[in-house]
Amino acid sequence: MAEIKAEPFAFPVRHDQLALIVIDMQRDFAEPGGFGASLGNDVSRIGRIVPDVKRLIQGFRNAGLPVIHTMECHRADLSDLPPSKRDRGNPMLRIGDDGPMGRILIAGEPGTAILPELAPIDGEEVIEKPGKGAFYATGLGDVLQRKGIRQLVFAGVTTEVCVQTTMREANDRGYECLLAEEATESYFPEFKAAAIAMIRAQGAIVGWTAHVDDILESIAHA
Ligand code: C5J
Repeated sequence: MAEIKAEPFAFPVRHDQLALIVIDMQRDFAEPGGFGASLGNDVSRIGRIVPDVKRLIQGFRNAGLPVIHTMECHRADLSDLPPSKRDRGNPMLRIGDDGPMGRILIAGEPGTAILPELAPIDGEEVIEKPGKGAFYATGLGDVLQRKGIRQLVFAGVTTEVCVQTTMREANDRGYECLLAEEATESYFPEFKAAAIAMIRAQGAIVGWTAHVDDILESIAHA
């Protein structure tokens, strides 16, 4: 069995069942004036992982392996936005409000788009999700089943919120999950470190973590 060098031990990879899932690499999380900034975050950290996410995406495309993108967003009429999510805390702008990049976190608005450098290409699945986890209220499970995917490499933001939530959802559904360390980021470096540690603790209780170079090296031989 082929393996990817990983922590806490080698990831037993089956290339014919492997996909990359890129979580929420949207302008709303990475640029001033978006959702992430409205919560008081310094969003500059997010842009720094774009080159590593890009080469991971390119590696999967070159190997002919599926790339799936997710976007956290809501319908224009807010019918899929629970009041508990909209009303939480004291942000400068709430979901659905008009911001400098259009309505915050609303499907189809400029700020909700995936960063242009990482834009999906024809044939790649894009999952719009109203929650933090990508399985909740979406067709992701059906997409993975149809494609015969049982192993997921994770990239995207933020490590401890949507990435970790989706990894936990996937792990409970029987998928083997591998997080690409340089291709994920948080607004809080200590939360990224803690999420990585808790994911791979206790014998990979949620999943594995690996370096982008080691993942690329493995799929180059897929
Ligand atoms: C957050 C996400 N952090 N994509 N969303 O609200 O992690």
